[in-house]
Amino acid sequence: MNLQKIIQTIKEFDTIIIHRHIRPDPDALGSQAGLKEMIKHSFPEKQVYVVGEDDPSFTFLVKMDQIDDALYKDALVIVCDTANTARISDDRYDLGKQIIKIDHHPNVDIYGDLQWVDPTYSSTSEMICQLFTDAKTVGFQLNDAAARLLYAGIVGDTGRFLFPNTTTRTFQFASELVTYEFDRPALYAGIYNMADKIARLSGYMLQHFERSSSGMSMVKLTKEVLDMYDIAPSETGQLVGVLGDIEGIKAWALFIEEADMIRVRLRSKGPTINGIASKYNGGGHPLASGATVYTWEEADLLIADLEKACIAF
Ligand SMILES: [Mn+2]
Repeated sequence: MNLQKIIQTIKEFDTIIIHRHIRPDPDALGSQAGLKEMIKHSFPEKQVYVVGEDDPSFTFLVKMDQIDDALYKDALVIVCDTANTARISDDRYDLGKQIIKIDHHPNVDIYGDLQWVDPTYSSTSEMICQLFTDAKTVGFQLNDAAARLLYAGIVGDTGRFLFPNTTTRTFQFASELVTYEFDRPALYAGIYNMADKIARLSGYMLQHFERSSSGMSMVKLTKEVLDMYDIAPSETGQLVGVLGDIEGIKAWALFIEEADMIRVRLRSKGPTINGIASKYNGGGHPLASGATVYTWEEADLLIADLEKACIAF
């Protein structure tokens, strides 16, 4: 494992630019900005930046820095929570002197000069907590801002400590993080409160989902449905878990029709689904993945594969 080497490298550089994946979730942002806050707090003389597109639903958590290309010249680039280079937000990531990859997705695309990739962690934010623990003796310190961001990331990727990726280690780090001062109810509200129209669309999903006797379930949000609720495809991120509490469902797919493709969000309570995701232009974790199909016929092929996985499980 490269963790000690990574800690040393962070100490050596004066300029550090931290990236994460496109269409960020709380873990991408929490690990990215939590690491920034921790480094800034521990080593105030260092210049540390976070880059990538701002997502309006998460600007309450953190806002990105706007930086000049020239800053990359002598910089260390750290990429958090991003399995492959195609998904890195802000393609200037390769302008730096060195690249470090820190991620908990299966290591398919091995990029960077140093990698620390470990799918046994619930989240990349949990990995940053581990990094902090291992780096305490060489001057790393946490503060309230960093703790809030890392906690948000862990909460996001574990579904509020619900998913099986939640371990004793996750709870240990979470209990350490809540010793810092931040507003937990406000954080939960920011992540989970939904607009009326999103709540109503979740009602549509509960009325119209289909399921098979194998435990496979799916629901299609066509353009017509999205228009009916006045919802853009990008606003559906909160809805993937809606089918998760229905008795007997083992794995489910949420199809969201966009202008030129159909986005697929896949979740499972047992059957491995990232193989199916990679067959359909995607990837991810064994129990949480994403894919893309281009026609409803192709969507039906994916549904058939998901059905097979549920039968085999
Ligand atoms: Mn993650």
